[in-house]
Amino acid sequence: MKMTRWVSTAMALALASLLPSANPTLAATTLQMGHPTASNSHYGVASATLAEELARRSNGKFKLVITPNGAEREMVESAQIGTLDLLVTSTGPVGNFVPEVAIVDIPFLFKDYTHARAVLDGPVGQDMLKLFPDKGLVALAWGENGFRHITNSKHAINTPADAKGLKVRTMENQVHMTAFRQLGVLPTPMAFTEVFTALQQGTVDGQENPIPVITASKFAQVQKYLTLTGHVYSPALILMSKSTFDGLTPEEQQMFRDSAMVAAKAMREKVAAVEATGVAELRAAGMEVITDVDRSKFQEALQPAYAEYAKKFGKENIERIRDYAP
Ligand code: EAX
Repeated sequence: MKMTRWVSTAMALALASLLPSANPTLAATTLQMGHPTASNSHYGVASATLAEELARRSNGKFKLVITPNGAEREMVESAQIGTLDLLVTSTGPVGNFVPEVAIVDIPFLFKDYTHARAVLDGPVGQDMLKLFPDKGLVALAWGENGFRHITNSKHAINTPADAKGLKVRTMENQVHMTAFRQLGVLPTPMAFTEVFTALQQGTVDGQENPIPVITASKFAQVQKYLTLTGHVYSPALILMSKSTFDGLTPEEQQMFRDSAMVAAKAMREKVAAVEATGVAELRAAGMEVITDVDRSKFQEALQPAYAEYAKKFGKENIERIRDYAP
């Protein structure tokens, strides 16, 4: 009896030593990661790159399970309560959690990609990342969604007046909604996961998104007209649940930050690659693309909204970003 117990204990110990969980250095930690679009999109590239970098740097300790096509606001909420470990999201819903960040969603704030990336990688952008831990989140790095353009199923939009009266899906973002109201558009906020069906069923006439989202989401199937308004730059963020982050060693935390930087770079490169080929692809898929857009007309039409933005964020804070030179 005594002997048997000893033998079974010894066997259990021997067996346990063979199992990875018995050795903390070998124990794999599986983390859940979400992103809003298809796996072959820039969000998918960011997520896959993060997974690869973490696996390599941790010798396989950290393993990410990546789930595409998640609703951004819900993913942020899940990360706050710790049921999701990591996510990539546009800033679309982020201002509802960290209000100061919504300043980056102001239309015509950034001149071009170089300007936007410099601001986000510079002191203004980096200071914003420090606001997240108070909200149960750690912002690991700025990623990129891209400059947004309007699509619709009704008619070509050449001037701001052409957009009047259209029902356009917007993100759940007050800054964007203010701008679209100003254009005379009926802004209809909804989660991105609902957009394809809403366009298909005609619940809304149009939507606006960067080229890499329009291609990855196959919107050419349900939208005829694309106007290259480039009305607003849409940043993305690689976020982590603070409770998951706090459970890591300082070395591991640094590993997550470094890996996220590599993922963000890959995301920007994917955006640039799709920007180079996406419009031709959308034309080939049957879209009529309006490239000859007088953006200054759209900017003018949005002027009154700027008073509201100045009140909300401070004129000098807006100018600091608009005039930023590294
Ligand atoms: O982040 O909601 C949106 O339109 C976003 O641009 C999209 O989900 C990618």
